[in-house]
Amino acid sequence: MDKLIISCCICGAEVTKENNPAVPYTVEEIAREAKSAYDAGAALIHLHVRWDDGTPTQDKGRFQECVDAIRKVCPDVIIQPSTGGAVGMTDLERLQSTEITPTPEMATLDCGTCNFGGDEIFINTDNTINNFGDIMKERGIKPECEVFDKGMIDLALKAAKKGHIDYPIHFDFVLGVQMTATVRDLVFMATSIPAGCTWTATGIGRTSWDIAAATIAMGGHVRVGFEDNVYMSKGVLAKSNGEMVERVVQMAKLMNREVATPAEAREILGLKPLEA
Ligand code: KMH
Ligand code: ZN
Repeated sequence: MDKLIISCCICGAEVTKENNPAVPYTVEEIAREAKSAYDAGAALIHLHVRWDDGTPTQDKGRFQECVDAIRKVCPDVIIQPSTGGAVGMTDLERLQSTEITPTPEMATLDCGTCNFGGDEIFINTDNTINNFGDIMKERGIKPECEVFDKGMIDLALKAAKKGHIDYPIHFDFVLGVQMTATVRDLVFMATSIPAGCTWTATGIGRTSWDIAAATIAMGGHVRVGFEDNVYMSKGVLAKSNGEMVERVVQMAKLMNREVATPAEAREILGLKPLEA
């Protein structure tokens, strides 16, 4: 079994300070939360950014500022900008996060359209998937294929068959948005991807911890963080993203699974080693 890559989604686009006052908005807060996750054992930061008032943005300049600030305090962490942004953003807006310098090693590639609660629909047509895949390929960015149900695995494989995404694919199973977040469904997802592909999983809300434990046992990689969950337990808010990562590190220790450093995570994901 590979060592465990812990990804931390420190900010998200939907969660607010009303949900948890520690949710970061400013550049300083984003760097603080990234550092707390990194210090606790996260090898990868999945990044959304906000304006100071909390409005989500894919603005290239804001991403650049945040990535530069994170890099100063987490010298070797893998920084994975979101290209999902927030519901309703255009494709061009969303892709700005891939235009920063240096070019990100990874970025998310959302592999289908899904219900996002209420009347919200997160739109990712076949053309969007293929176009995002082509642009990431051109720029040398490894996609993390975000899939919110089994059909999205199939859409990713369809895009790969047409040459828009390269093998081995790295998937992120986001459970609890559209499909239920159960161990049964996690097993179904993990056994539905081709051999040689890698996967991370996350559960939304309180399912975060069940999915983390099952994923550690199954040999997948774990994502936790404020984007997906702001509670340690019922009614108990997490003080930081680092506190959540620390719990995953403890779970892994109890289950005899070693945690990957950023360098080891790069090797597992087929990324180039960081230049000295
Ligand atoms: N905020 C969601 C609409 C991603 O980061 O690629 C999209 C999302 C997925 O979070
Ligand atoms: Zn995201």
